[in-house]
Amino acid sequence: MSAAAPPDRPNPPFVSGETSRVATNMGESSNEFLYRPGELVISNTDEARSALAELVGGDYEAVESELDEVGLLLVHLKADPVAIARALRAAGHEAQVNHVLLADGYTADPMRFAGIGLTADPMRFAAMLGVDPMRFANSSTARPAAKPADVPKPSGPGRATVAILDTGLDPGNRADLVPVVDTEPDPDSEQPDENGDGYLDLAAGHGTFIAGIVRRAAPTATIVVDRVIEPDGDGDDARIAMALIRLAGEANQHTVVNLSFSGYTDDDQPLLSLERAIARLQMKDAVVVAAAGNNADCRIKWPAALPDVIGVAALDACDRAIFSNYGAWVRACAPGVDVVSNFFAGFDGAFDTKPDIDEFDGWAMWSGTSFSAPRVAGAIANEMIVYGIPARAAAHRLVGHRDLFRLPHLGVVVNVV
Ligand SMILES: [Ca+2]
Ligand SMILES: [Ca+2]
Repeated sequence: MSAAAPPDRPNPPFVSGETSRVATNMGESSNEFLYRPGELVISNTDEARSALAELVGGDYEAVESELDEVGLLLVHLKADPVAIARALRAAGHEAQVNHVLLADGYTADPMRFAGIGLTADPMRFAAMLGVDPMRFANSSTARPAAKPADVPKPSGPGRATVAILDTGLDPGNRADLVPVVDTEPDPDSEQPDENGDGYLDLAAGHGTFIAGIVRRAAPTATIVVDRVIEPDGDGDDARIAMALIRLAGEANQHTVVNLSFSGYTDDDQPLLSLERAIARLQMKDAVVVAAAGNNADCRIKWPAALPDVIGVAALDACDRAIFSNYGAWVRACAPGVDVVSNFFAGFDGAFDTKPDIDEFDGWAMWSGTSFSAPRVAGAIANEMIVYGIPARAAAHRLVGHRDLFRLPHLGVVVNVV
């Protein structure tokens, strides 16, 4: 069997270098993490600022932001932020690099972790087509799917708002997923190919897909979207925290927040900015749900492992999905393999295979803990609506209660549509 060769892909997006917005300390293999070059988050105190000034000779620039509300400061500097953060911590100050967090959908491909055949998998298509699998390694792993059956709309006395901080929302799906009248151009919208290379961007459609999962799990919940993740799937601790601090201003006991991205940190410390921003949301009685990540590993991952955040692993048909992270820090698990949900309509990317793996008509199939987390967020929201209870009480019923069934290292099984 043969197929026309797709055009060459550009360089992988996550390369370390002077112009990249993502750097990695791959040299320390057991302590690998990603971060924004030239950025640092420190405690916004006189002591920490003077310690920084002493270390870098005053060669830094403070960025005014919402982080001030939680006692932190984002700074730009020329010096190596990893070394400076470690030096500040050694001197007793709170400081971290601005850790990069990745949206999990595009790494959801089980074939990147094992050689057995699962679906939703570009490598499988490559094998079928007799083409080099590496051609597919840097493409989105979302694949076209047929429209799933409609779900019934339960009613009840309660209300719930699910906030989805992700890649944004496809304008073509807005009327169905977030049915509000917007008069302003929407800054939180996403497009399939924002870098214009003809291919679906790595994480394009991630937020739309998640909104569809929440909509099906909680058909009468209010959904709000905030774009904090780039089309290639990267976001960072400081800027996502800024968005959460803004959200905390409006959050209350009816708010559930879905965070389908994750990252490792230097020395596995809790994320500095996100921990404080999420604590602020929790003080308003909101519930925060986060994806555990797709590394097939038990290394502690953030923000899923932050205090009182519901970290969610992915289930296959009967056990942990092969790609899913796991561990004592994971509190719940939900289906995350070959999930079908909303996607771009009328997009046909540059792959020209048969079947055409990037010709979408409103629906996609995708895998990842990114898509398990919104099942849990949506289930909590639906429980709030049906029983008229606040978010914390619903989370306790579904995930917290000690009598619930738990799988080792995966937590409570949440498997309600
Ligand atoms: Ca693209
Ligand atoms: Ca195509």
